[in-house]
Parts: sequence; structure tokens; C-alpha cells
Amino acid sequence: MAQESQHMQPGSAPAQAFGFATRAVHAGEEVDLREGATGEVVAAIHLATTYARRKVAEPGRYEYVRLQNPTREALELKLASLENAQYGLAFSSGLAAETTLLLALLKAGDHIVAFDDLYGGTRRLFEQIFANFGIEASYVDATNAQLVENALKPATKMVWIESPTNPLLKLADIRAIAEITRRRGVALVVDNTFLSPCLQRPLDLGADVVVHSLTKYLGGHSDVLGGALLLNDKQLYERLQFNQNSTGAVLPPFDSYLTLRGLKTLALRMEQHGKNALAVARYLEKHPRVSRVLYPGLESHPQHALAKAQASGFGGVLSFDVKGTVADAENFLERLRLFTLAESLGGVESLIELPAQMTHVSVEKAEREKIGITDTLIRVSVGIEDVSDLIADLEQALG
Ligand code: P1T
Repeated sequence: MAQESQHMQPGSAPAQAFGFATRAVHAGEEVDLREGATGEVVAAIHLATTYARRKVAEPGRYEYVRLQNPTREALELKLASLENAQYGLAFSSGLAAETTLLLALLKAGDHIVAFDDLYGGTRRLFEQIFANFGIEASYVDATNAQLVENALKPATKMVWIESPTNPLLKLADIRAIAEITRRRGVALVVDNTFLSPCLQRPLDLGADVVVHSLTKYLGGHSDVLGGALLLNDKQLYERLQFNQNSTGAVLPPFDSYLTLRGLKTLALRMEQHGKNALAVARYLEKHPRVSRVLYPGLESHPQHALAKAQASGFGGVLSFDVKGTVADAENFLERLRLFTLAESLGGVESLIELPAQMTHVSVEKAEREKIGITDTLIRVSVGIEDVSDLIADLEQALG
């Protein structure tokens, strides 16, 4: 492991030598059997907000919870290990992580090139918050790396992509874009929320910073709001740490614990999400009421080969269009019994939503139409239930 762990057992093998599922269970929580240590097998929840010092000029290892917290540190070590990163920071939400990163890397006059399909809240952050501070974003179809390069301006400091994107499941060739950004001296940020480090590790493909909404697969149980940044650049890490402490968006200890707990089953969950999503996608593709299905695991997905080349699985999210009107789509959603009509994704339970009226309502209609988010597009986060039950529910609601 790159960072020294508080919980590292003396003489134990470096955690990075272990496989992904092993690190998901143990990294950041190695049992400490040293004299005086408890030997506990699970990271403790440390709730103290402040720490005593013996002398004014001699703070201890911990000072104040916004700056350091042992439970959050255990999570940051686990996350860094899973993304093959040197450094990790955990935030109070995905958007808090994004905000802290943008504030650290950009100033007035700077420019961002972003994928035209992104989580609606990320676009809103660029358009309705950072635009007010003189930071401009332009949007390109990053399925074509050349379009990303063409959009770079002298003021461009950052390229921001999701792959697969939310909600259209488009892919960016991360290696190809990283080659461009490295050559042009621009930071490449990859939001890896949809696949999680279990299936895709953007830093290994050349990205500079990975962003996560921990609220999704990493927490995994729809009971934690959190975010993370993972990276290898020490200077940037120190700046982010300073900015996080100065602006305050840290992940609380209890939420850090819940995320640590969720992460232990990440490999198992992603396997089941992927199997179920592929079966649901194949079912929908054959249904006469469905006009298109977007899922990178389908042979019909235009970037299926890229999906196989840069990730080890396709994830649990898919989107599809039902034939007919918006009212038909709404009726279908409201007839479902097992799928829950709700925003968010990545939890063990199946969720379903209408992006145009829910997660992407903040993206203007003209822009939604331009990129392909139709009013009848339905996004599904396929859970880990019995897939026969999921398909039966879709069947009865499609009618
Ligand atoms: O909700 P929060 O933890 O702040 O994360 C924001 C975020 C960032 N990146 C991606 C790819 C996301 O999907 C999200 C949040 N998305 C939803 C709530 C949603 O239903 O799509």
C-alpha cells in the first residue's frame, strides 16, 4: 500500500500485492496486533471531533475531525488501494468532491472540455455555479477522442468525462484521451461511478484524477451520501487536502464506516449487478414495446469492443426507450412493483427513473434532445435480486 496504514500488521505483505476482492475486504483495516492494540478486525467508528495535545506547540497525530479522522482515513486507504491510487480523499457527497477538485485546479478564465453526456448535477455545477466565477465549460461527444482534442483551447485546464456516461451509457476511450491530455498539459478527470474500481481503473489507463459518488456502488446499499477523489500526484493531493480542510466537505465517521462495510462486498455485488443487467438488457432488446436499449454489454452497443478492452465488466446500469408517449413511459414506471421509481443507482435494490424529468431535469430540453436523452428514455439501475423476479415485473408492467 502506498500510504502507511494505522492498522497495518507489522511484517504483513504490502496490500497492493493482493487481489481486488482481498483488498476490498482488508485494505485500510489490517488487524493491528501490536502491544496495546485491540486486534479488532473491523475499523472502529471514531466520533471525537477534537483531540488533546500535551503541549501547545506539539499537536498529536490527530487534531480536529475536519482535518483527520481515523475511520475516514481507513476508508481513504481502502479506496486508494482499490483504484490503484497513491492517495484518496473522502467527501460528504460526490458533488462535494467535484467542487473541491474544481476549486483546486481552476481559476477565473479557465476552460473545461466535458463529455456532452454527464450526470445532470455535474453539468449544473459547471453551468450554474462555476460559470458565475468565470470558468467556462464546453461539451463534446467524447466517444470520439479527436473531438475532445479539437475542443481544447489555450485556456483549457481540464477534460472531464464519465465512462460509461449517465444516462446514455456512452463510452470514452480513456487511454486515447489520456494520451491527448498528457501531450497538451491538461488534467484528465474521470468519474468512475458507473463501473467502480472493480471493473475499471482509469488511473491505470492514464487519467490524472478519479471521481466517485460513494453514494452509488461503493456504498452499495442506498444509505450513505459520499464522494471521493483518487490520484497519484502528491502535490495535488496536498492541495486538495488543504482545500478540503479549508472548505469543509469531509465524510463523517459513521458514513465512512458504512462505506467501508459496503466496499467489502463490492466484487460480489458487481458480479451480480452485471449478470442481472445483461439478462434484463437482452430481455428488453427483444420486447416489441422497446425501441432501443443502451448497455455496453450488448453486442449491439456501438462501443461494445471498447467496453471489453478497457473494463472487465459492463456494470449494472442500462437505459432504454419505450415506444409511445411520455404518458406511456410514466404509466409503465408507475405499474412496476419490484423496481422502485427513484433517483440514484448502484444500490442492491433495483431502481428505475425517467432522466428527462428526474436526474437530468436541470439539463435544458434542447440540449437533452441534441445528445439523445429523449422524454421517454428510462434509466435502470439493476439490483442483485433474482433476475427472474425482475424480468417478471418488467413483463407485467410493459403489458
Ligand atoms: O449524489 P452525489 O453523491 O453528490 O454524486 C453526484 C454524482 C456524481 N457522478 C455521477 C456519475 C453520478 O451519477 C452522481 C449522482 N447521480 C445520481 C443521483 C443519479 O441518480 O444519477
